[in-house]
Amino acid sequence: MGVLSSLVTLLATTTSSLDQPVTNGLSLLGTLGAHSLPKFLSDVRLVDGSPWGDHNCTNTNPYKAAPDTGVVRKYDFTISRGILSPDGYERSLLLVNGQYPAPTIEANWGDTIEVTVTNNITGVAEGTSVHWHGFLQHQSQWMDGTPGFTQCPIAPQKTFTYQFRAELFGTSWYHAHYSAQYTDGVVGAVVVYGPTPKDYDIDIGPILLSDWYHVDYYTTVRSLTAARPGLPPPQPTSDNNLINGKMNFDCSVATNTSVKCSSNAGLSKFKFQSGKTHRLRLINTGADASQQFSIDNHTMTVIANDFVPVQPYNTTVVTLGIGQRTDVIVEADGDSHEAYWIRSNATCAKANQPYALAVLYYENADVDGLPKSSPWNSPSIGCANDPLETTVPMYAINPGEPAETTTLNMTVGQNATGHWLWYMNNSSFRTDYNQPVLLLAEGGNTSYPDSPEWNVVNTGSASSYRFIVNNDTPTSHPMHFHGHNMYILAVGTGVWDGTIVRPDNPQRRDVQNVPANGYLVWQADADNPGTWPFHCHIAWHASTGLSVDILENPGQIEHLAIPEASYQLCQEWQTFSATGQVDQIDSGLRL
Ligand SMILES: *[C@@H]1O[C@H](CO)[C@@H](O)[C@H](O)[C@H]1NC(C)=O
Ligand SMILES: *[C@@H]1O[C@H](CO)[C@@H](O)[C@H](O)[C@H]1NC(C)=O
Ligand SMILES: *[C@@H]1O[C@H](CO)[C@@H](O)[C@H](O)[C@H]1NC(C)=O
Ligand SMILES: *[C@@H]1O[C@H](CO)[C@@H](O)[C@H](O)[C@H]1NC(C)=O
Ligand SMILES: *[C@@H]1O[C@H](CO)[C@@H](O)[C@H](O)[C@H]1NC(C)=O
Ligand SMILES: *[C@@H]1O[C@H](CO)[C@@H](O)[C@H](O)[C@H]1NC(C)=O
Ligand SMILES: *[C@@H]1O[C@H](CO)[C@@H](O)[C@H](O)[C@H]1NC(C)=O
Ligand SMILES: *[C@@H]1O[C@H](CO)[C@@H](O)[C@H](O)[C@H]1NC(C)=O
Ligand SMILES: *[C@@H]1O[C@H](CO)[C@@H](O)[C@H](O)[C@H]1NC(C)=O
Ligand SMILES: *[C@@H]1O[C@H](CO)[C@@H](O)[C@H](O)[C@H]1NC(C)=O
Ligand SMILES: *[C@@H]1O[C@H](CO)[C@@H](O)[C@H](O)[C@H]1NC(C)=O
Ligand SMILES: [Cu+2]
Repeated sequence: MGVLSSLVTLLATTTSSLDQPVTNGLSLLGTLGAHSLPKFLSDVRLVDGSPWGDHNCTNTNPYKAAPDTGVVRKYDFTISRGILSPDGYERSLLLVNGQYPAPTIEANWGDTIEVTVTNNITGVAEGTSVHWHGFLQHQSQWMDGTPGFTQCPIAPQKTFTYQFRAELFGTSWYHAHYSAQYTDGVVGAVVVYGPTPKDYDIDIGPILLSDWYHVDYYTTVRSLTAARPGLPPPQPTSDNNLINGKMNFDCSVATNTSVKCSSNAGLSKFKFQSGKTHRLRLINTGADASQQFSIDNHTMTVIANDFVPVQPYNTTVVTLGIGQRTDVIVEADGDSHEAYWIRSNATCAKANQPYALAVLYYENADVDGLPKSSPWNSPSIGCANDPLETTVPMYAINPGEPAETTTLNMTVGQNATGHWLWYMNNSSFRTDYNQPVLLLAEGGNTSYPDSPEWNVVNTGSASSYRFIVNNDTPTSHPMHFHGHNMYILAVGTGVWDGTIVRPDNPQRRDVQNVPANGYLVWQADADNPGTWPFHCHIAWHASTGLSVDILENPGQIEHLAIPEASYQLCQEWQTFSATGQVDQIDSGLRL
């Protein structure tokens, strides 16, 4: 469907849209009723006017000296099946507390976040687990939410309480990490209030960007993992692109005409106040596509990439690979009676309708009207993140030479039975839900001769490690590392020539795009003994093997105080899996 026809659909139907409970359940995101966020949660004792005292972006190394407020922020999540029509096309989703997008978690820098997760997935019962993207999990390595790595899945009708500290601040998200479950709706924002590289007046809050499918994840992954002898690789195609869980859909192009469908679901709406500066927290929560985000007639000032505050720079387009976040400040310098289009274009993936729209209303604009604004005339910038030269962390760290350097080659191919798989160093990842590597390592076992497909890379007692990742595939990949921020030393096409961008203060982040037929060179400090996935955040690629398990400092894992609850989870999972209901259709890893 072309942009024009989708715009016509919008124009024809804007006055009446579906009710919020029909599109998004109990979530208020994307409505004018969504409240703006505070500068911090003020229900605590302040020191020097803030909950985190005099710590700021330039005087504190957050990896070593994050504040500890002692405050615990508690949340209760129940994951259940539900039926919604986010874009007007009805489908079954997995919902957290009846909401899509899932509830936003808020905390101050240095607080502890505690989330009790109950698995209420019924009908076809499934395991689950929740990953807190970008959180370091120092001293809570078993709380990362990755089945087969740090825990057994939470069995149906069972509960697990996650507890971890907000050592970093800014914008992130959480999502199910069991198979491709998150693409069915288990995605929510996390806002950690902290210092900012540049002041602003109003915090608009999280803006989740996501390609969207009209079929459930299980159906997609089933076809993805089927044998296709002699056939090209399967490429799932998204049906729409959503902003905070909303977009319209042209029902006349629906492939299944017996599904309930309305072409007037309604768009996300945001408010600007003339003359004020607004903070937007952009997050790509999608399955396959990169996002190119822009606001007609407005320039954006980038202040953070992932959980890393950067020296502010201006742009008209923000590119986000899956899992990436970018915080921007936007000055409301438009006309107070106008409305403007917010756009997010899904790129680098197959899409039937890649153009997401939302509406930005100034204070005197008619909130029933639609904008007439035109997009920036921006050149296509492919799938690449902003140049490393542009992204300068506020807190400078020189990583120095690594204690250890390893090459890792990414390839794609068909095995002897015609299954298309992604490989890391010639081995396609597959986990064992029943044997989390962290728990084996706590018991002193770090050798798995019968399980090469666990792709464990043991960095031993090295104090730091560097990976030269060669992407020998014709596709770019958003590569995510758990438990750390990566120092991003070099990115490009072809083969690395040994040059490092700004060795005294390289860009740091937790997801970085590696170009097609290119390289990504990254380094990490081995300050976090544990088992950490380094994987592609494209759900379909992780499902079919694009991951390794970096086993860091196993000697120290033996001394971690992993609580009894983690072992209890495995007993419950053992009991459930013994009933034969577990249908592991893929690598098991999913973000
Ligand atoms: C951070 O705090 C230090 C004092 O500890 C001060 O010198 C510096 O200007 C502050 N930086 C910012 C960006 O506020
Ligand atoms: C559990 O899921 C079922 C079916 O979706 C739903 O009816 C029930 O309300 C859910 N329970 C809770 C506590 O959310
Ligand atoms: C079309 O949707 C209906 C109603 O949800 C469903 O019963 C049917 O199986 C679907 N058909 C196909 C081909 O997916
Ligand atoms: C938006 O920018 C375009 C191109 O610069 C300009 O022609 C137009 O007047 C602007 N619109 C508003 C409402 O500011
Ligand atoms: C960045 O954009 C802001 C707001 O539009 C503007 O005030 C500022 O001058 C720009 N900075 C640069 C370096 O262009
Ligand atoms: C997004 O797509 C629209 C519609 O095709 C196009 O006009 C616009 O330039 C695109 N924006 C970016 C940033 O590529
Ligand atoms: C890994 O990739 C690099 C760059 O493409 C290539 O030179 C090298 O031979 C590959 N190594 C293996 C073992 O395939
Ligand atoms: C190919 O990969 C699939 C999926 O992992 C697996 O089930 C199948 O056994 C593999 N075939 C061979 C010959 O190894
Ligand atoms: C990947 O293969 C290369 C070449 O054989 C080897 O040097 C490297 O150590 C391997 N990497 C890992 C993580 O095993
Ligand atoms: C990759 O694995 C296949 C099958 O196990 C083997 O034949 C091939 O030699 C391996 N290639 C490399 C570069 O290790
Ligand atoms: C370690 O665990 C693996 C996987 O369960 C098992 O195959 C192996 O025998 C264990 N090794 C020891 C020494 O227990
Ligand atoms: Cu990928």
